[in-house]
Amino acid sequence: MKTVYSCFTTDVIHEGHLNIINQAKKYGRLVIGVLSDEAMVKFDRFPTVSFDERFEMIKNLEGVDEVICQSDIMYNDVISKYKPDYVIHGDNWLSGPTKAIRNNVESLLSTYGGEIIDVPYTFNENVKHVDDKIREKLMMPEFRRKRLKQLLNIRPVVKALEVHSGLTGLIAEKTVVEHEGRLDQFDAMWISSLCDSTAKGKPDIELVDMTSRFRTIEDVTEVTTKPIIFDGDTGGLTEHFVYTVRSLERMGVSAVIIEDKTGLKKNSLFGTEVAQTQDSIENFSNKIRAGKKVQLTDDFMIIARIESLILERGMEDALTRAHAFVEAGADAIMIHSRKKDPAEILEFCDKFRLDNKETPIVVVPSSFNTITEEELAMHGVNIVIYANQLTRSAFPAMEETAKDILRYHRAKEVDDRLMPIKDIISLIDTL
Ligand code: SPV
Ligand code: MG
Repeated sequence: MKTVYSCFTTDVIHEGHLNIINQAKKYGRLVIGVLSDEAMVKFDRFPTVSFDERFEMIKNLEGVDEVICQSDIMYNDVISKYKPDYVIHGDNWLSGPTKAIRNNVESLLSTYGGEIIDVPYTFNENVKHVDDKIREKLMMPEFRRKRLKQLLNIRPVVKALEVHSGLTGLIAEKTVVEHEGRLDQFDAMWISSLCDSTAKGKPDIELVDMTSRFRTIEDVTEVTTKPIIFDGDTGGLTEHFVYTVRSLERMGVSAVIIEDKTGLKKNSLFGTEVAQTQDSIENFSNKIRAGKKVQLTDDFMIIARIESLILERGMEDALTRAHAFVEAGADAIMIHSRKKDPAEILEFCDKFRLDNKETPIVVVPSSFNTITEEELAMHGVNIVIYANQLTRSAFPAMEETAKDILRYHRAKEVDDRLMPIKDIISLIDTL
């Protein structure tokens, strides 16, 4: 009896899956691998039902002889263990980033003469409907909000990308890349005060008010499913911050980061070149406490951002504050630096971890950008935020286009570097 293997990454069984099972049965005994949560998040989207439920659902399907856990999107472990004669999959993996998975399977099977069976992918209204329903569930505030905490448990390091509009949200949501045979995507989105303000042509000084910032959140949540970390600047007056916490929680935001500055806040990347005042430990701790007290769910996180290194107050001050803010109830600590060398960030992380192994650490490697996520994770970092790179890449490109149209008095010269209209249309989902 030959063995046929297929990997299922779904929360709901539709006719496309049943078709795969029917086809597979013609070739032999069918083993199905259920992709683990961690692998699913990395490759596809967040599961809406638990691994155990997915496992049970597939075990109960007629025609399935054995169900196993596949813990990586690449097939090395399952193929070396089960040596299937055939691997069966929808033919949608013949193109796009998932082709890397097919290539991986092809090379593993070729070592012993196994074969791939590509089944025509089932595209129809029913399948689209099931897919849309899963996405809609993931978008709902109660599901989205808790996802950051869930990700912290299953990802070695959570990667967030800056977004400031529906369009940039879609880029964070949909970009999947294949590199050196691995697939990757962003886990979360960062709504930066710098980029939200810049998109409105305003300085990053808490001038863009919360009503407008909330509108940006709504624009993003309407078209995406990934969790949101909101840049709450200083949090404002404690009496105002408590209302912000409630609003963010209600909108399905997963976390707010507030920085320990007071008065007229300026962007941290100015450092000591502009006058900026650090808040007292006592006052900022009270603000954290007040925020934690009013939040309604366990899902929401208040993250304390420490500006001691930015304001050149020293490592000891940063560490004292970190421990005090955790004591006041902060769910995570963000440490910031504007040095190119990551040394002071790593020193902070190592020293903080001596006394605190649990509280997540967040970093924003805009200046210290040579260090990789993996190296940061080795020093205890849990969340890495790419805080402004989308804005900084789009702005010069748009400026250059504007200049060239002025130079040549027509748009032909810029056409080669423009995204085709049809690609824009395919990025945008329609109901
Ligand atoms: C932001 O993106 O607005 C931030 C990070 O607060 S930084 O600009 O580095 O201060
Ligand atoms: Mg900011």
